[in-house]
Amino acid sequence: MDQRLTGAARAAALAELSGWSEVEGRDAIARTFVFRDFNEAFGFMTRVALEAEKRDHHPEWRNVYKTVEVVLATHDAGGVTVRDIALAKVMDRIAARGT
Ligand code: H2B
Repeated sequence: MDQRLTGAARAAALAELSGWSEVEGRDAIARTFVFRDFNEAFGFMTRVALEAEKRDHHPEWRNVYKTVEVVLATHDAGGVTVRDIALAKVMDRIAARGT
């Protein structure tokens, strides 16, 4: 199992992301994506879902119309791991490019 990111490795990993923040009171990271409409938001979720299933690593998320609130943590590890950083990057790419 992957280890929770701590210390310098964690700081370096989080520095590779933009738009993500640490969740208060919990070892997790979060980002809110806002799209043009529901169709784009749900398209994003569909693409991410396929990628998440492939990676066997799944987001916690909530959709309201064109907004998707995402929290990433590795439940098995009880915190943020490299798998969350990798999925965050995938989500950023899909949100930006649509693929
Ligand atoms: N997703 C996330 N975010 N954390 C996990 O620990 C996790 C997961 N574990 N997806 C996977 C599924 C595990 O439960 C299955 C059995 O492989």
